[in-house]
Formats: sequence, C-alpha cells, structure tokens
Amino acid sequence: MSDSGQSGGQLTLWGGGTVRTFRAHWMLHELGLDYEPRLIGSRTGETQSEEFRRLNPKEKIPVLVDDALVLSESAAIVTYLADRYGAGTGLTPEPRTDARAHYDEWTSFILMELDAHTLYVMRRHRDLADLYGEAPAAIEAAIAGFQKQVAVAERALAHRNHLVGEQFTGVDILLTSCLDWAVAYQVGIPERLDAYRRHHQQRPAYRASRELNFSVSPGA
Ligand SMILES: N[C@@H](CCC(=O)N[C@@H](CS)C(=O)NCC(=O)O)C(=O)O
Repeated sequence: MSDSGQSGGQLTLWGGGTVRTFRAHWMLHELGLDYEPRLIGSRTGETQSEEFRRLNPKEKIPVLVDDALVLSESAAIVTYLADRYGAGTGLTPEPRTDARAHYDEWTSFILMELDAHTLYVMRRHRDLADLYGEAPAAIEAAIAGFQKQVAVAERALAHRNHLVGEQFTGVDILLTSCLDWAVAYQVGIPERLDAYRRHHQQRPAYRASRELNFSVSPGA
C-alpha cells in the first residue's frame, strides 16, 4: 500500500550502487512503497546473469518490475512510479498540462546534457578508462559542457527550490542526483545549485534511499 492510498503490485527494483539506481530508489521512498530491492551492481557480472538478461537485454540497471511490467531507464522509472502510485502527491505534474510539458523538457535536458553527454563521458574516460580509453580532451570538454548547461538550471532556480511548479517533483530527483555526481567528481557547481542540492538532501526519502542504494559499491 502506498502513502497515496492506492494498492500496488508486487514491486522489485533491480540495481544499487550507482547514481542511476539511486534515482529510482529515491522515488520509491518518496512514495512510501513496499518493494523488494535486488541490489545487484554494475560491472560485477550480475547484470549478465540469465535471469537478469531476460528482464533487460541491455544488461543495465536500474530495472523496475511491477507485476507484469518490466521497465528500464532511470528517468522512465521515476516518472512511472509517481504517475502510477503518486495520485495527489504532485510528484509528477498532470499529463496534458504546461507543467507536464516542462517536466518532460527538464527530464530530457538532464538526462542528455548533464548525464549522458557530460558526466558519463567523464566516467567512461576516467573511472572506466581501461575499457573506453584515456581521453583527457574529452574529459575537459565534458566538464566545460556540464558547467555551461548546468548554468541553465542555476538561472531557473535563482529564487526557488523546484524546477517545475511550486513543489518537489521527479525532475528534482534527477537534477539533485546529477549535482551529487558532479560534486563527487570534483566538478565545480554554482553556489546556488549547491544550496538547492543540500536543501533536497534533507528529505527523509533522500537519506533513507541513499543509505540503501550505496550499501553496495558501484563495481569497478
Ligand atoms: N540510461 C540508463 C543508463 C543505465 C546504465 O548505464 N547503467 C549502468 C550503471 S550506471 C549499468 O547498468 N551498467 C551495466 C554494467 O556495467 O554491468 C538509465 O538512466 O537508467
């Protein structure tokens, strides 16, 4: 049973130890949902087991299983959970509204410009250089790209603590997780965004889900 009073299916979240898995655990905690965490790690071989490959042939975490529904992609999971179980919580704006259009816009922006194009490039060519090769110029460009794009969020958050509407939503989970990632990588973030990040770090769901998610390490 969720806080929103809707009965849920049998929920399982696969994956732990990474920023992407953290986002999904965080939303599950925001919603107060009962679920089974299967904390398999990346690059441990656990994403290549037969059982897991049947769920996600991409061999990537996180994956949510909700009865017959199997869903990968951290942002899709965050949004699905709030849409499906968060009636009345405002954790996602209503579909077919301007607020929802902006929510989707921020989701795409954060995943592309702050995650895939920049922070993940740093991960590939620094932590995972054995696999993807050393590329100092790519890292330098990724840091500059991150700082340029994150300034857009800084402007949007100049006088507020929420990206969309007047309350915390799934895109604040996505942005806070990327800011945490940048800080962990010693990439400077604007003071305003550091204050925003620290504000959301006070949420009980942030703390509980972080402890659970990072109780396993990300793997090599
Ligand atoms: N776009 C995906 C990316 C998922 C992803 O790349 N996950 C990594 C860990 S952060 C993974 O599972 N790697 C598998 C492995 O290396 O074993 C999302 O946001 O969920």
